[in-house]
Amino acid sequence: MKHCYLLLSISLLMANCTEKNTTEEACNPINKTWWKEQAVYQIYPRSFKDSDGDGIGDLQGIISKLDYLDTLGIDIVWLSPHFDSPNADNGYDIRDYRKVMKEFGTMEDFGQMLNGLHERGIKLIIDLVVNHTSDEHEWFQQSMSSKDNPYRDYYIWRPGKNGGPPNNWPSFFGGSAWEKAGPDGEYYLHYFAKKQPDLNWENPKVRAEVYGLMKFWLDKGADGFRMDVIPLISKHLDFPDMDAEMLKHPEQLYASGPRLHEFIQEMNAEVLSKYDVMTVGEAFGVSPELTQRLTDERRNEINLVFLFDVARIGREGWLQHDWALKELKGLFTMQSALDNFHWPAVFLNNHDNPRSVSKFGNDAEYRVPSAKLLAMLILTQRGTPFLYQGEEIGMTNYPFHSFDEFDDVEIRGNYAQILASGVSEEAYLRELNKSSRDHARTPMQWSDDNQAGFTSGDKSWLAVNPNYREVNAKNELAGPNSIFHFYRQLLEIRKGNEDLIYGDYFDIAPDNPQVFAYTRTGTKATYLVILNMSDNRTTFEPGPAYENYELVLSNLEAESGKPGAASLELRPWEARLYRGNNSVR
Ligand code: TEU
Repeated sequence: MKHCYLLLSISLLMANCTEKNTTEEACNPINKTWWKEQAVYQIYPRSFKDSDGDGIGDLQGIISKLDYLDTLGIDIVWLSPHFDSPNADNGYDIRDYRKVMKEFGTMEDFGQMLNGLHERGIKLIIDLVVNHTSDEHEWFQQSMSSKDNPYRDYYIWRPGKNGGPPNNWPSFFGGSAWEKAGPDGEYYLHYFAKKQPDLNWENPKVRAEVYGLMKFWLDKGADGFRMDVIPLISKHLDFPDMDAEMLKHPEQLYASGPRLHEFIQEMNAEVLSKYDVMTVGEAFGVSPELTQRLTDERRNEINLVFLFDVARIGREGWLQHDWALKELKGLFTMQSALDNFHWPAVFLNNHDNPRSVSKFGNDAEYRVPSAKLLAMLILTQRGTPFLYQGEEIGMTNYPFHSFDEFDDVEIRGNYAQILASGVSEEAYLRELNKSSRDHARTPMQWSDDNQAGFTSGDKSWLAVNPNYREVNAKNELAGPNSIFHFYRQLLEIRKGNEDLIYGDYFDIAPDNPQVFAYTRTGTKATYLVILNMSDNRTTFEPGPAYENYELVLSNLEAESGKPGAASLELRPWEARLYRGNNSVR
């Protein structure tokens, strides 16, 4: 009972239905669906596998690795953008939504990839990037050509003010969010790079175009969408200047447009409700209240959102500060304390963040055990897990020595501004070695061959991490005790295991600065997860209630000691999963 009161104080939105808590939110039985039960694997196609030697990953490359994905045991692939694009932001700048990027292949290749996935029982969700297009999109070319063009209102144009842009809004990728273009001397809005003009969602024609392209891909057989920066689509049309405080977090204003829910509900009614699909929105900048509205099952908007809190813990812009395990635990507790009308998405890294083993583990001495520990963490949380390519083989951050080695538009766009603000190049480089998006974008390391087996060419679009001779999928597949096989085992344990999927989450030691320990209590069993998230040995006593628990999986060879989980000696980065039939709550 003590546990229950504690949890109640965390949030009113509790999953438990207790005597003290009989609201609809607490007592409604969970609606069980496939996208809550399955595990997702993100592919960043540019960096996954190249089939034609040009140094850029492609769809045939993915096709050649479908058996690898099947062996791993993931259920859904999320493919980062595969559409025609001039690649100012690696495909997050789309020139034609109905064409495949030529470097990646053809529509036939897409069909072959989709069939290959479906034949293996794997679903495919694709990236929906509709806050902005490329400036090379036909709509924008038309829009820019004159004020009277029928496409003018597809984008957001405003006259300048006092010889400058319409207001002081910044772009995430450096400089003003406004750019002057075309013969009429007006400015267009771009929250990201200049080559990514924002669409005008106020225009019903734009919305109809978006719904049309969504249907186009769903009718081809896609199983859903990851929605890029979806909370940014509705704009504050009075375009107020930001004060100094707001300028520190422009995304908060950008993500609070008045018509967001209306637009998404319309999209749901027009498109999503007509298919059995899953949707996950990138909840960039949104408040907790807004997040809950977006994913409330009663509101018919989107299924899941990615909250940035975990992957970005300790981050302030490009600065990476230290963080405490207690903070991380708090974030997982918050996410799993949602009521049964909400379901969390859990992830530790993606293509916009550094490698999880480098950020949350120890990518040197304890790379292998800490990568396995993180596998256990992400696959035993309450929520749909999203893995990122390379995570399953323990890929690490890239050791950047100079700015020439970066490709990212975010760094190139912000570089001058950051240096002009008085930050030294060394300091900026030091932080980027912790925080850069390019860490996640180096080619997938398939083998110890040239270019890590990513390409048969002699150059990859972004340099391969020099540790590829040791860290590669070939080694991982061959070693029965590898990180890959640990992921595979955990995915297998999780599959169809309702207690581990839907079971209540409870952090049994929230104040322990070194050990992350929690239970998942379902109808048949309670699982106990114990993670020593440090380079030091320690002892941990979950208590007599766990005496009869049996070890299901551990990331280190068994050491002699007491059976059961009542009292434990833990080695650095040791991770254990126990199962007990008795409920301890
Ligand atoms: O990301 C949005 C996003 O949150 C980050 O790019 C963010 O702006 C940046 O890292 C802040 O430091 C999505 C995509 O995931 C990303 O790859 C794209 O660059 C971006 O949108 C624009 O489409």
